[in-house]
Amino acid sequence: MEARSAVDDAALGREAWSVLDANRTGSATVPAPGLYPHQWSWDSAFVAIGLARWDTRRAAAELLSLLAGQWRTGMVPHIVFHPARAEAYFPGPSVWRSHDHPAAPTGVLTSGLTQPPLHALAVRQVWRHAADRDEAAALVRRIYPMLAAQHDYLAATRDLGGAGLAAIVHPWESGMDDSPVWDEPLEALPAVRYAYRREELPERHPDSHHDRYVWLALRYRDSGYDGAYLRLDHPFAIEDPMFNGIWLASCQALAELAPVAGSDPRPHEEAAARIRTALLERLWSDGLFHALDLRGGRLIPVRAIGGFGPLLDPGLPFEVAMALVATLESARFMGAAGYPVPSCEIRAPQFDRSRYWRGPSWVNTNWLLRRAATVHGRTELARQLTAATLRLVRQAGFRECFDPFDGSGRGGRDFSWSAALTLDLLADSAES
Ligand code: 9WN
Repeated sequence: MEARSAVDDAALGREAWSVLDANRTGSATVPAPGLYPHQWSWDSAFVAIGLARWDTRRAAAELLSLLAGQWRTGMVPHIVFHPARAEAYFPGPSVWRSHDHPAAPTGVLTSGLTQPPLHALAVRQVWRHAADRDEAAALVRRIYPMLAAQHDYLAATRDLGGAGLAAIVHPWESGMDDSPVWDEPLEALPAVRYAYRREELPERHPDSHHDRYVWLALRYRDSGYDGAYLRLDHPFAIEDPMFNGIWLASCQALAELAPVAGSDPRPHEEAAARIRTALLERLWSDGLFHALDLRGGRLIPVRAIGGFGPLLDPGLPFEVAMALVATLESARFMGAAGYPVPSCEIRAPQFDRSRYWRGPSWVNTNWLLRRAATVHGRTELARQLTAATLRLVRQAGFRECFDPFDGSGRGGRDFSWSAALTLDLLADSAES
């Protein structure tokens, strides 16, 4: 374990701010210097959540900068590129070619995929915490139509299974790229070798795996990012419980924001109810939600952190919520980890304590589960998650992820969401 002398809350908060300041480029925050030099979608939502209690304007600027990349279809891209560093990350704008697409914004280069739609939840955090109510209401009025368009896009174009859930069409869309959940559907894809350079990290999957990601992205791009192609031909289509659990929670957030923007909350409440029903009917099995592979026609058996996503929903039936908490606290996840929450079931053959999303604990998923525990009245669990997450960053710094057994840091350093969410957790632990 990398020893770092214990830092007190005030010093930890100051360190978090300096990471966020250093990673700020104009109005956006990059996830980590060097490794991820552009703006990522759910990263920015987490950054805005962390900023919400402290700096309304900066949180708003973060989200608006991302939404400047929104396509006319409503799709919010998973990366908005920083023009000066265009090819500093692979795949860059020359791979995605958003500028060739009629629905893409002009003057902003983006990827062609999306990421978990956490943004309405982030805006609600800003709305709830903002001291200046007029300023916050003006922000909600400005941003609400963009969020509504994002949700409409998911309902209209991504309901590939026809049951009310959104399908992801690439592992990058899950935000949990290397998760073993995608192994089987990826292995069914052709192994084409591409020439590219990306930073090699022991935490990352090998290039042989990455080639399939590239192949999949190029197929979708070459279809013209076409919705009909996704429905009929695209070989990767998965209903992921974390993506949909976040979408459901964001529908509930939109329902709260709608009246502020002079809109009707009911369509968002109805959407949330539809997603809940479909999650329960399609993805719930044996104490956890599972990803449904639409092409393979079956639930993916791997138990992973994404399976807890629907716990964000306060309306989840009581017995389902309690069964999920039991799985979370069992030796499959928290029960056998010194530092929660491992991103994959510890007993699974695919579990790997050091590779991205195959075992390490992450600050963002801990934050989401802490929130889920809170909405279900499990305050002791929430407190435990807050304390363990703060212990991780205190000991190892704002790393990208952490070894679930000894708490040592993995992946990038000075990682923005680890810093931003620490600010929120510190405030929370001070209140309790
Ligand atoms: C691909 C930026 C992103 C996060 C994802 C994380 C990782 C990218 C990568 O980094 O994904 O989008 O290069 O592996 O898995 O959650 O948004 O921090």
